Amino acid sequence: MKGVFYKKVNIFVAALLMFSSIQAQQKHAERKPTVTNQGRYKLWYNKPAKNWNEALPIGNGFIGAMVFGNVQNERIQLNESTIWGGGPNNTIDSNARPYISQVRALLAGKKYAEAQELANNKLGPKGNSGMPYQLAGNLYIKFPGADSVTNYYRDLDIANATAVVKYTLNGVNYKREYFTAFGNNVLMVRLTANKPGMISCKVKLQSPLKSSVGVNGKETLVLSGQGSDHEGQKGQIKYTVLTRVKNFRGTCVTDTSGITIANADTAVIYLSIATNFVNYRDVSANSMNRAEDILHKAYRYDFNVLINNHIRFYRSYFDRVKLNLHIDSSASHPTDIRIKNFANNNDTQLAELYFQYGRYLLISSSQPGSQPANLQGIWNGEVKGPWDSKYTININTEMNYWPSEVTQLPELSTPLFQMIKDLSVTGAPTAKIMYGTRGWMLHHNTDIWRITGIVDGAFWGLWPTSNAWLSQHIWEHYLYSGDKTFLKEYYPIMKGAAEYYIDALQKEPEHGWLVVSPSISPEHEYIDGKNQVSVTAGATMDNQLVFGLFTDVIRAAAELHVDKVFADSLAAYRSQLPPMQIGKHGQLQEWLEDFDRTDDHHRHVSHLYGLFPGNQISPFTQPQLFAAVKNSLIYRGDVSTGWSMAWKINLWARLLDGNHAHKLIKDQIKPVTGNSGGTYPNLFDAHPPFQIDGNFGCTSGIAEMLLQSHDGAIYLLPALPDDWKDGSASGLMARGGFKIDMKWANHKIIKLVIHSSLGGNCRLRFNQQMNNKLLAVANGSNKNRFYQVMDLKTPIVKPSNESITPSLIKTWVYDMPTTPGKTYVIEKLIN
Ligand code: FUC
Repeated sequence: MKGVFYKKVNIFVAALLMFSSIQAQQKHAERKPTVTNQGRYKLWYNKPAKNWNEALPIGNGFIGAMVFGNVQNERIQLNESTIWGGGPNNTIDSNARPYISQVRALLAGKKYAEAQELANNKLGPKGNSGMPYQLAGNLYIKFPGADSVTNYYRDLDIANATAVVKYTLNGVNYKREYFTAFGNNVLMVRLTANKPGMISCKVKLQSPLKSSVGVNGKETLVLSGQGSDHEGQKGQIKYTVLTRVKNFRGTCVTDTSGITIANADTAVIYLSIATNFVNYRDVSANSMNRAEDILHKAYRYDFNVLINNHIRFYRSYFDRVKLNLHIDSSASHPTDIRIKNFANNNDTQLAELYFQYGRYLLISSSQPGSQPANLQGIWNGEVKGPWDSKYTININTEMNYWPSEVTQLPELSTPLFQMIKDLSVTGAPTAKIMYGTRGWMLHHNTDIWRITGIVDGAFWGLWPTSNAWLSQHIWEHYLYSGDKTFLKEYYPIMKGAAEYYIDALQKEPEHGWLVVSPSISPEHEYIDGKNQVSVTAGATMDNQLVFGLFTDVIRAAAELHVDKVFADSLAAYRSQLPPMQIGKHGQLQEWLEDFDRTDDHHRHVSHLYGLFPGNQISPFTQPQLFAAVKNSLIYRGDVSTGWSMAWKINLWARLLDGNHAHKLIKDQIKPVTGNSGGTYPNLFDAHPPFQIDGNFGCTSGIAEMLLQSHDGAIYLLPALPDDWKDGSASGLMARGGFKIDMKWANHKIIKLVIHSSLGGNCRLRFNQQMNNKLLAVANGSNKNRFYQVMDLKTPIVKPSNESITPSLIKTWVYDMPTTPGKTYVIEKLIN
C-alpha cells in the first residue's frame, strides 16, 4: 500500500515537474522563433519510415535499434554489437611467403602486370574473407485500428538520445517514447495515450537468423538465436533477446505468440540482448544468464528513472561541445525536406545538426567495453550487410574515429584501442609466417575475430600498412591528452608495428630507397602499358605511413625515456624512405613512378594522407608540396562516394579553403541519387549504400574548418566559409590538452576562452592581427612539444608543364604561457 502511495506521489510530482518544464519550454518558445527549438537538435518527420534509411537510429554502444514509427505495425530493428557470423579463427596464409618474395622481385624489375597476376593467383584470401556483422532481429508492436491518423509526428532528439512517435486516432492522442539505456543496457519503449485504457497491442520478436521464440516464466518473451555459418566457419555466437512489459491497468498476457496488452493506460516494454561472446578467442559466456541479469536489474526501475539516468549519462558526453551557426526558417522544415533543399538555400544550421549527429552516432555506437564502430556503426538490418558490415582499415575504420579527440569524445576510442591490442596479438604470427618478420601486421580488413590475413583478392587486399595507420591513433591520443600511462601501455604496440617495417622494408633498385613491397595504393590502379595494375612497391601513402609511424615511435620513446638506441636506428631507417615527389602535372605523385592521370576521379585519395589525417605537409614550411596536394585534389574532383567526400572536406580544410570544404558539405548533404554519395532521410551517410564513416568524417571535417592544431600552433578559424561568417563553438580540443571556446563575428574572433589541462606554451595562429597587449607575438622557437610538424625530407620536384603556384599564406602567431588547470578568458581581441 505504502509503495503504491509513494508511487502515486512520485507520479504526481513527476507530472508537476513535467508540467512546469513544459511551461518553461513554452515560455522559452515564445521568446524565440519555434524553428530554433524544433530544428536545432531534432531529426523530425511527419510520416513513418518507408524503409530502413528513413528509420531512426538509437544505441548505447552495445544495443542498437532502428525505429520505424509505423502506426499499425511498429518495427524496431535490433542489433547487438557482438552478433557476428562464424567463430574464433584467423586467416593466415602459410604458403604466402615464397610468393611474396617472387612478387617483390617482379616489382623490383618493373614487371608490374606479371607481379599483379602472380599476386592475384597466389595471394588471395585464405579460408574466408571475414565474417559478417548481423542483425539480432526485430521487435514488432501490432496495434489495432486504422493506419490513417492525423497529427503524425516522429523525431530523434540528439540532445537527449531519445526518439518519439505521436499521432491522433479517433480523437485520442497517442505517444511512444524510445531509448536504449546507457548504463542499464536495455531498450525501452513506453506507450501512452491521453485517455485511460487506450493501449492495446501485441508485442512480438522475430529474427531471420536461426532462432526460436519461447516464454520464460510467465511474463518474459524470449528469442534465442545464433550467428550464421559463413564461408566455412560455423556460427558460434549464441544470443538471447528478452522482452517483458510493465503495464499500468489493463491486462498483459505472454505466450509463445507474443505479449498481448489490452486496455492499459500505459505499457512499458523492457528489452535486453546478450551473447556468449567474451573476446575474439572465447565464446564461453551464457547469453541467457547475461540477458536475464540485465533485464532483472533494469526492470526494478520505472521508465522515468531509467530515462533520467540515460539522459544524464548521454549528456555528459554530448554537452561537451557546442556549435552555433546561423539558424533561420529553413530549419522549421522536416529533416528530409531540409536535405532536399540544402543545396539551394542557406540552411546553415543543417551543417551544425549534421556535425552534432556525428557525435551522437559515435556516443551511441562506441562505448568503453563495446566493439568499435564498424562500417555501419552498430546499425545493420541485414543477415549479410554491405561489405559484411565489418572493419575496412584502409580508410573506413580510422575515419570513424577522426572526430573523437577534436570533438572531445576521447573515451569513445577505447574499443578501437582494444581492437588494436587484439590485432597486435593475432597479427604477430601473420607477420612471422607470411612475411618472415618480427612485430605484427594485418591487411585491409578485420572482423570481430580479429583476422589478419588477406581479404578480397590481391588487387584490393594486398595492403600491409594498416598497422601504421592504426598506430597513429595511439600517438594522437597522447598528443591530445598527455596521458603517459596510456602511452606506456600502448608503446610496445607502436614499437611492434615499427619492428615489422624494419624487417619488411625492401631496398628499391633505382634509388636505393626503402619501400613497402608488395603493396597497393588502396584499391586504386595505375596503367602499365595496356594493364590496369594495383600491386606496387613504395606507394606514396605507404611511405607517409611508415615515415609517420617511425617519427611517432621516436617521439614516444623520447617522452617515455626508453629505447634510445632503437629510436636512433629508426631515425636511420627513416632517412632512407622515399621523399614525396611532385609529378609532371604539378601533382603529388601517388606512386613511386609518375603514373598519375589528371582525369582520374578515384574515390580513394590515399597519397593525400600526409596532409590529412597525417601532418607531413604544411603551407608554411612546404609550400610547393602543399600546392601539389591541392593540384592532386582538384584533379580528383569533388563528387564521389560518401566517405570520399567526407575525407575531402578535411583535406580542403587543411588546404585552408573553407568555401571549397563547404561546397563538399553541400555535395554530401543532398538526397541520394545514382551511385554517388549523399545523405538518406535519416541523415545517414550514403556510400551508397549506408556507410557511417561519411557521417564521422564530415563531423571531423567541420571541426578541422574551425580549429587545427597539427602544424606548430593552434590555428583558429583556419577554413571558415563565407556562409558561416558569424558563430560560436565551445569545447573543441587542440593537441597539447587545450580546450577552446570561441565566438566570431564577421569572420573575426571576438572572444576566446582557453582551458589548459597540461600547461605549457599555447601558440595561437590567426588569420588576422590581434591585440598585442593580450597576446605576445611568437618568439620563434615553439616551446610546446605537442604540436610540432614533422621534419620532412625535401621533396623531389619534376620539371612540370603545368604550373605549381604556392600561394603566400599570411597569418599572425602569438604565444601564451599557461598553467595546468587554468582557464584564460580573452576578450577585446581585435585592436
Ligand atoms: C573500401 C572502399 C569502398 C567501401 C569499402 C567498405 O574498400 O574502397 O568504397 O567503402 O571499403
